[in-house]
Parts: sequence; C-alpha cells; structure tokens
Amino acid sequence: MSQKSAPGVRRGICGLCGGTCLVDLHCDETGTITKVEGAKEPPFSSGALCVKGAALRQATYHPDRLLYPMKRVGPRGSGEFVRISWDEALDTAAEQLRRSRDRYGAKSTLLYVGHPKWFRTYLNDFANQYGTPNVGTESSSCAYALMMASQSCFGRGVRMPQPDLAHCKTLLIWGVNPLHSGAPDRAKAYLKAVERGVKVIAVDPRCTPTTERAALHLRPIPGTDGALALAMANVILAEDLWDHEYVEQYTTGFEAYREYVQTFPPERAEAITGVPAADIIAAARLFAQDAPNALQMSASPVVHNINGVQNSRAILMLAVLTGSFGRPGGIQAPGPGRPMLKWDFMGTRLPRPLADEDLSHTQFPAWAQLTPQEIQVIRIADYLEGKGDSPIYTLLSFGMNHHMWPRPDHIEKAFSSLDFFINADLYRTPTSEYADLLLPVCSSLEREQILVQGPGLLRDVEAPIAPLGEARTDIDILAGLAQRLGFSLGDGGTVHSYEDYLRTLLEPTGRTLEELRAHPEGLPPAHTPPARTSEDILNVHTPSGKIEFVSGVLEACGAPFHEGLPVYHDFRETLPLEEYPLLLSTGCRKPQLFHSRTYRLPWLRALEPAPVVDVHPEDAQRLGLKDGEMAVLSTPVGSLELPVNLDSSCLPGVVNVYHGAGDLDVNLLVDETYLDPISGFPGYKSYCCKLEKKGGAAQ
Ligand SMILES: Nc1nc2c(c(=O)[nH]1)N[C@H]1C(S)=C(S)[C@@H](COP(=O)(O)OP(=O)(O)OC[C@H]3O[C@@H](n4cnc5c(=O)[nH]c(N)nc54)[C@H](O)[C@@H]3O)O[C@H]1N2
Ligand SMILES: Nc1nc2c(c(=O)[nH]1)N[C@H]1C(S)=C(S)[C@@H](COP(=O)(O)OP(=O)(O)OC[C@H]3O[C@@H](n4cnc5c(=O)[nH]c(N)nc54)[C@H](O)[C@@H]3O)O[C@H]1N2
Ligand code: SF4
Ligand SMILES: [Mo]
Repeated sequence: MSQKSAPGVRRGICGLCGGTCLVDLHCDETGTITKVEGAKEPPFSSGALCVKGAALRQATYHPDRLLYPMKRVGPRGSGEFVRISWDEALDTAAEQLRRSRDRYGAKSTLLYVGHPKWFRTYLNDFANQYGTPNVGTESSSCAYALMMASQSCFGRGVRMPQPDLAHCKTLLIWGVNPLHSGAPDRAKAYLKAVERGVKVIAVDPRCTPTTERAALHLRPIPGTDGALALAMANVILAEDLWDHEYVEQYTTGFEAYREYVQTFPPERAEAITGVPAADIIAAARLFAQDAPNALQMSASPVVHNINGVQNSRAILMLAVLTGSFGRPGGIQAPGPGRPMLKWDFMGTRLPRPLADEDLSHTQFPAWAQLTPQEIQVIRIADYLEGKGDSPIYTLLSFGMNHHMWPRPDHIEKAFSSLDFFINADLYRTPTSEYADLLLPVCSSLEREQILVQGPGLLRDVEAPIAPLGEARTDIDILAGLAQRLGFSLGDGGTVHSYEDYLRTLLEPTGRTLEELRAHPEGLPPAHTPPARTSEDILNVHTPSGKIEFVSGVLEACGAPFHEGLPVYHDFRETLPLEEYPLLLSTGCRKPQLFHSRTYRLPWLRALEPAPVVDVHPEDAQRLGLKDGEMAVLSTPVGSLELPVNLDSSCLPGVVNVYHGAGDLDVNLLVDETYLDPISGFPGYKSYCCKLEKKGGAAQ
C-alpha cells in the first residue's frame, strides 16, 4: 500500500541508518518528496531529526540508486551492466543456485547480509531450506562479540546489557557515545538520565558530548578495558563493596575470579591503561556504592579490540559483583511485558543443516557455540578463494559492502574466484561492480512498515512513496527465489510476499494487518508477553545454571585464549610498536556519517569531504604536522594519504580515522589476521600506525 498521490505531508519511517524515526515528508503533486522534517507526534516523536535523516531526500533520489535488475556484460569489475527483467534476473539467480548445489553441494553457496537486520530471519530460513550452513552477516564485526560475552556470563537469551536508565542512580557508560551514534530517542534517554541527576561514569579514550556530561571520565588507552574493569573489581572487593548475598546465591566461580582480580591492583592498571589509580578507585566506589547502578555498553568499540570478548566479560562482571543484573535500576531489570513482533535480529534459531561443517566452526569454536545461527564471516576473502574447508562458488548477498572489512583489496581479488555473484542493494556500490547480477531493493519509504511505539502501541505506516523504478523489497526477492527453487519461506511456508511477512510479524500481538491499517494512529496489542520478575531473569541458562565468573562454554572450547576467567591479554605484545608507535583507532562514529551510506550524499559530504586523520595537537606538534596538511598514515600492511585534522578530543598517542569511504578506505590499513581469537572481531580500535609529513619527515 502506498499513500495516495496528492501534494501534502505524508508520514514515513526513515531507515537511513536502520533506525525507525518517524518523519514528515512534504510531497508535490507527482508524489515526489520535496522536504523532510522530523514528525511531531508527542510523546513518541518530538520533531527531532538527526543530521543524516535531514538528507533523506538526497538518499532516496540519489543517481546511484539501482532502479532495475541488471546483468553484467563486460569483464567482472568493469562495471558494465545491462537492464534485464525481474523474471530473467530471478530465473538466472535461481538457476545458478540450483547448479551450484547440484555440482558442488549446497555449502558451496554463501549467503550474506550487511547492516540491514529486518529480513534476516528469512535469509536464515532461505539458507536452511536451500541447504547451506554458510550464512554470514555484518554482525561478524558488530554486536555478536558482546552478545558472546553476555551469554558466556548470563547464558542463552541475554544479549546486550540493557541499562534501566529510568531507575538507576549511577550509570557506567563504557565506550558508547549515544549523542553521536544513537537515534534522537536514544540520545534523549541519556540526556534525561543526566537531567534526573544520575551520576555518570564514562569510560572513553576520547572526549565526547557524552563524556562531557559525566561526573567522572576515565580515558583508557583503547583495547585496555579489561585491565581497567579488573582493577575496579579489585577495589570493590578490597573495600568490601560487593553484594555478598547476590554473589553467593546466583553465581559460580567467584573464588577463582577473586584470586585473579587480586593481580590487578589499581597501580598495575594505571600502568596498562593510562588511567590514574585514584580515578579507578573513585570510579569503583561511585559505581558500587551508589546503587541502583546500571551499565551501558555498545555493539562495537570494546569488542573492536583483539581481547574484546574477555574485556567485555570483565566489564559485565562489575554488574554481577554489585548485584545489578536482573535488579530494578540495573541491567536486564524486571518490568512489564512489551508487545513483541515475530522478528529476530539474530535470524532464526532453527538448527542449521550441517552446522558442524560450516566454514568457520573450526577456527572459532566459541562462536559456533554462542552464535550458532550463522558463521563468522570475517575471513571471507579466504572462503571465496577456497582456502576454507569447502570452496565457495556462489555468493548471494543483500547489502554487501566489502569496504567495511579489513583488507578490502584482498576481498576484491577474491571476488574473481567466484562462479557467480548476486548482490541486492538500493545503490550501485563499489561491491556491486564485482557482481554478475544486481537486484534493486526499495528503501524504507517505499514499503509499508509496522512499528512498536513506546511501551505499548502498534502502528502501521503506509509506504509514503511508490518504489522507485522496479525496486522490490528484500523479502519479495527472497520469496521469488525460494519459489523458483521449490520451497517457501516462514513457518509452514506461509511467507510468499512482503505482505505475508507483515502479517507474520503481527502473530504474537493478536492484531491483524487489517485492524492496524484501519487505525493508523495505532492500537495496543491484544496479547502482551507477561511481566518479567527478578527471579525469572536470574534463572539463567548457562551450563552451570548460575551466572558464571568462570565460563563453562569458553573453557570447554579448550582453545588458546579461551580462558574461563576474563583474562586480560595486552594487544601491544603482538604489535611492532617501535616502527609504528601511534595507535590507530578507526570508525568512531561521527554524527553525519553512517559507514558507507552517507559519503555519497552532498549535504553530508560537505561537512567533511573526505576521511581525515584526527590527531591530538600535541602529537601533531611533535610530528611537525599542521591542520589541513596532507600526511602519510602507514601501518604494517599499507599506507594512505589523508588530511590532518587537529582534534583535542583525541587521546594523545591515538589517531582516529572514519571507515567506509570506498576511495580512501582506512580498512586497507587494517591487517585481516589481527583478530580476537574468541569472536574473530578485528582490532579496528587498537592497531598500530605511524604518521608522517607527506614527502617524508621522520616520526
Ligand atoms: N574500520 C572499521 N570498520 C568497521 C567498523 C569500524 O568501526 N571501523 N564498524 C563495523 C560495524 S560496527 C558495522 S555495523 C559494519 C557496517 O558495515 P555494512 O553493513 O557493510 O555497512 P553499511 O554501509 O551500513 O551497509 C551496507 C550496504 O547495505 C545497503 N542497504 C541498506 N539498507 C538495505 C536494505 O534494506 N536491503 C539491502 N539489500 N541493502 C541495504 C546499503 O546501501 C549499503 O550498500 O562496519 C564495520 N566496519
Ligand atoms: N552517526 C552514526 N551513528 C551510528 C553509526 C554510524 O556509522 N554513524 N553506526 C551504528 C553502529 S553499526 C554501531 S555498532 C554503533 C556504535 O555506537 P557507539 O559505540 O556509541 O559509537 P563509537 O563512536 O564507535 O564508540 C563510542 C565511543 O567509544 C570510544 N572508544 C573507541 N575505542 C574504545 C576502546 O577501546 N575502549 C573504550 N572504552 N572506548 C572506546 C570512542 O572514542 C567513542 O567515543 O553506532 C551506530 N550509530
Ligand atoms: S537516527 Fe537519523 S538516520 Fe537513523 S532513522 Fe533516525 S533520522 Fe533516520
Ligand atoms: Mo555496528
């Protein structure tokens, strides 16, 4: 359904970053958007719009939009494509998928999806029914490592720590900057907590608008978070600030943990992290004494380090020691049930065929245990080149951007080993240039959507504009392929179209699509899941049935670095720091950038036309570099010329570069073997580099 084509203001959902902000779209008589504003719909939406959303019109009508299915006619990588019909495109793709399965076995096909999350359940379902265990996502470098850490402490079902911002007195916000990375409502939740008088302890190497509002700001060297958390635990134990009863009743492994924590007095942590011992002591006291205390962590920075899972576990254990997990005002707090749509970010939990033969289970045994619904796809270049256990002949991807992985140059080379590559995206992207078949996907404004607003309102939002060109939804593409391969998606094979998908989403709510369409202002669900009590939450699903200070899953892996305790290993031991003495942090979020998506938008690109290297003025002075001057940034695997941006918010000794620009891609400088052995996540936030004047002055 799309809203009628009359000039006026239409309601839409911005999906530029995968968020779901309501927007008002001013449209002319042809139905074309002329202006975008944040929707004013108190209390859910106050008219706020982030800077990226302000450029939504440019994103929607960008000349790079892929409008028709296309097939390659020139050599691979030449970018020569011709328009074809949907029937030809889907017939060709299905024929290739069938041929690959017949000739080389189903696992010779790799399915992939980038940042988009909304249709992942059906991608997994497709993979299962087609028969390949090889399905991977962008979450091979986002969120899953933190979820592995959470699950290894709190068991299945506990993913990201969820802070109870409405009821906490103290908030430990660790490596998150919601004022730049969050949608407006998330940023506001933080500001509201600050206004309410919550005492914030921020842990972030840089100064940000988030850290500015903190009572205490600890600035560790990136990647050293584990040592800092262990030292905070050391203080909490030494000063007897821990919750004895909670630890006794709900946890296991405490004695071994306590013994290990003894080896991290604040002075030792100061030497490792650069955070003064006095600040570590003050933070530990504030966090443990001023209960209820909550913890907020992010999907990325702490786990973008090669000891990321263990460091995250050390942080999560602070919430265990102080009894804040499962308690009001803590993390995973009890509370009323909220309406749930039938959707899972982590895809389906159905067992995958041949999961023990997937591409990554041998190299990443803990991943195979804790993230069983998909593979760790970080070594994609190897897999495409047949260096995995089984060669990949066919790649079917939805929203793939190879520039977000380390060494995109290697991935580009590996694309040439493929028999066939199908890519579905909204745009012609650098990745699509290597594909054989391009499938155009519609944006969030071109499809009807269902939304859960606040604690209890279901909303149906009609598509404000018709699909551009012949663009289709990802679900329609998957369903079209499934039909040609002789199966259908969803439980009982009920999902043949996007509308079927919307109906399925609503199943747990007891509402029908027709009811919601008849009530565009929203309806409460007919069924809401029951409230969750502390006891429900503390009844955890770990191997021991208790919250684990010593992880049974990690220990059982028996692999190097998979210790049961949250052991700190220092990344610097593995790096050639004499030659590359600066630390390289990549991808700290900037408000106007979103991975590869926003560089093409003129309004946003105007704010920072090309990636810059953010350098602290002290470092710049020592290196003889001036603001705006071109410098050569080198790592052990490559170098790039980038303009210097003097930035006093940086931690001295650490330079930052944003990723995702296809032309000046900092991921070319990140070694693809520099990985957390547990999660396989790259050390994006703590690699080594040197920065020199262009033309070659000494470091
Ligand atoms: N150096 C460095 N690298 C990083 C990071 C970092 O901090 N530093 N961060 C990592 C993290 S946390 C993440 S999440 C990844 C993100 O990495 P990606 O997921 O690769 O990033 P995006 O550019 O957001 O999206 C990829 C593609 O999806 C397309 N797309 C958007 N919506 C849809 C849709 O609905 N359907 C389809 N089919 N396609 C769609 C976009 O047009 C785009 O081409 O990058 C990672 N890479
Ligand atoms: N504008 C915008 N918003 C985004 C995105 C985007 O690309 N642009 N990406 C989205 C995605 S995919 C993600 S995963 C989230 C990420 O969301 P956030 O985690 O909030 O974003 P970052 O800016 O990457 O990291 C937060 C802070 O962590 C600090 N940090 C860096 N390294 C370390 C470290 O080793 N230890 C500690 N303690 N702190 C560290 C950085 O200085 C930064 O200020 O953002 C989402 N929102
Ligand atoms: S946060 Fe910004 S880009 Fe993301 S959905 Fe909201 S308005 Fe759009
Ligand atoms: Mo992410």
